[in-house]
Amino acid sequence: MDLHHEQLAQVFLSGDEEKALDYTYRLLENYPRAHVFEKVITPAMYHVGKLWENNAISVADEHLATAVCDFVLSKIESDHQTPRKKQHYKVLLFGVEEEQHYIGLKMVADTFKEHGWRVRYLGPDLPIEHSLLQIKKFRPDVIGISAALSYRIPIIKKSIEAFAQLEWKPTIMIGGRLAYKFDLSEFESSQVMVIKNIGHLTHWFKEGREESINETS
Ligand code: B12
Repeated sequence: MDLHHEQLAQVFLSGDEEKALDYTYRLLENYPRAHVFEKVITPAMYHVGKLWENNAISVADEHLATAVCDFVLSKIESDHQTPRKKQHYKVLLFGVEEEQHYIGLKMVADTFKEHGWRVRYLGPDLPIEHSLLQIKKFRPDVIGISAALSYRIPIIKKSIEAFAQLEWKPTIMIGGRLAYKFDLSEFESSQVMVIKNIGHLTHWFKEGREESINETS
């Protein structure tokens, strides 16, 4: 899969949505969705980030690549019929206040749907007090928060403290580039999980740990 991500990054940067979709659908014929998310699309966007950091592409190029990637993820999601019958667990997902990176969250939303969960996806940059209004209405079994940058650690800490007060004790999942790059194990507890990537998340589904949720919530 090594070359695929660089090729896909180039297709994203070309701005050709149809080509990007064809490319991704051809991969999906041979590999599971989670694998394509983690091993091709994520590294493709990381590659775009490297090119940007090295001034090999402009900010506008990077925005274009992100828009095409976003289009592909939305299309994959809308083309895929998720079985509706099983949806007994609920997850609510969002990016912490000021966090603009949301491509990873969209993949996570799709992965939960594929596993039969009801998903409420609130997008990026959501202050705690606003997220709490939705959380109290929706009463998710899992609250998943995403952050990319190291200076989000204080807001992650505050979020955990706020969500740990909820009386039904939802599982709190911390993910995003921050969780992948840094050691956040100090936050882990019986209620809080740090998830490094989609592979880690699918492993959690496979282990059947979702079944243990209601024991605490
Ligand atoms: C696209 C992009 C942007 C876009 C984001 C648009 C969007 N819609 O998301 C824009 C232009 C807004 C942006 C802005 C900035 N960015 Co930016 N951005 C990127 C880029 C190129 C790609 C991000 C991405 O889509 N990655 C792909 C996704 C799929 O990866 P992911 O988020 O890690 O998600 C995976 C896992 O972490 C996991 N996951 C994610 N969330 C969650 C949540 C849960 C619950 C779970 C379980 C799992 C999970 O699932 C995914 C599946 O694999 C990255 C490069 C990179 N290495 O990521 C830089 C990058 C992250 N950005 C960077 C920077 C510096 C910035 C800015 C500060 C730039 C600036 N000066 O303004 C701002 C900050 C904005 C803000 N306030 O948040 C740097 C960070 C460097 C650092 N040292 O921290 C990077 C690494 C680029 C670089 N190489 O320099 N950025």
